[in-house]
Amino acid sequence: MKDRPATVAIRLSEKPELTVMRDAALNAETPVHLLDEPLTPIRRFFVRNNGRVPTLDEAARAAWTLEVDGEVDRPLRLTLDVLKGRFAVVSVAAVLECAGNGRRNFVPETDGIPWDEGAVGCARWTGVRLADILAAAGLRESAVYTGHFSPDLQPDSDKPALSRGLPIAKALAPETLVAFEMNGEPLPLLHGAPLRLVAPGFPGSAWQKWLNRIWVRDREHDGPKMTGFDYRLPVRPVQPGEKPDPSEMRPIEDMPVKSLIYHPADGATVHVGNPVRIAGFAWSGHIPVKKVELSQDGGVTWNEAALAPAAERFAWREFHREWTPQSGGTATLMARATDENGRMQPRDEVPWNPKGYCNNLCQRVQVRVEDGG
Ligand SMILES: Nc1nc2c(c(=O)[nH]1)N[C@H]1C(S)=C(S)[C@@H](COP(=O)(O)O)O[C@H]1N2
Ligand SMILES: [Mo]
Repeated sequence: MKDRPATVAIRLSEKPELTVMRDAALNAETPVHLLDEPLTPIRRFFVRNNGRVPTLDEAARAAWTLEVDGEVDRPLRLTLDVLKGRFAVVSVAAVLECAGNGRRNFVPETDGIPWDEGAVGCARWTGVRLADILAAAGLRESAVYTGHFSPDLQPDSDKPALSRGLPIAKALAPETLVAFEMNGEPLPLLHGAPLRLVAPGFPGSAWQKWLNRIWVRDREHDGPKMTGFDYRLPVRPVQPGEKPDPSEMRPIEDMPVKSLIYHPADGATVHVGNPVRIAGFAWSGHIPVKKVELSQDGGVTWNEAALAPAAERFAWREFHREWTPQSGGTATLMARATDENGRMQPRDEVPWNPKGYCNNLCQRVQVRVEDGG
């Protein structure tokens, strides 16, 4: 069945504060100033779909099974009860960010949803380790990649919307889960109930929702949205607007270091002489965040912000610094995170790529500074 606009509206009434994107599928992002908690509440968490959200009633969810086949000695078909009973249940707090987050900052503009900065959130995910499932199935030497499958179909055809996979090392990493809870609640349908993949550090596209089959493969997976230019970056710098040969594209396997300022909000008014707490979150893929700096003058001068300890490796870390505006006018606030390898968010320009992925340009927050307070 096709999603009519009314269905979309009903589904998003669960998330009234989100900004809905114009797209054939249901896509909505969080206004950045609402990303003000260490764990993003479900009602504020962005939603990204390449196709139609499947209709799954209680019975369909209860009858759900996860199949594991391909390069394994013992193919499996696991019910939810068996999955939850047979493997250790663990939880991971981790950032989920769409690879296209920030896309609207690319010049020239690229294909794809022009996300602002809010296709990101941090949640606590509970489930079982993919490594444990694969061990039960008995991985063969030939296993090099996983392929993940779900029932969701493209907006205007009956072809699968997306089938992505993971290199076997990431599939076996302790942080990679098959999850059934989000922030301590049963995983909501919009976020992939009853089962979704959690692949911290990888782009959101690798976090397959409505997971019902894992095909262990002897080569890189080639399902819908795995090949060509989808969720891939060029291996060499390309000119803005240039379309490289597809053979020069590689899957995104690590998200760049990034930060957001949630307070003050863009467009807010502050007052000369009154201290303002500038606050936000910083995160990265597999290379930890080292520091965050703040600027109140559009990136001319920078000061280090206080950065909360890394409670969990893949969770975002809150930062803050007090600023007392000295003169009236407009101020441009910026945050700039740096990772342990010294890679820093760019102030002016992010290397362009054909589909507008991994834009970690420093966010700009404009505030009005008024005299007196
Ligand atoms: N089955 C399925 N899983 C999917 C997608 C999809 O279209 N279908 N979109 C992916 C993309 S591109 C992103 S960014 C995340 C978004 O997860 P969320 O909707 O829970 O925020 O789901 C991923 N998993
Ligand atoms: Mo995404």
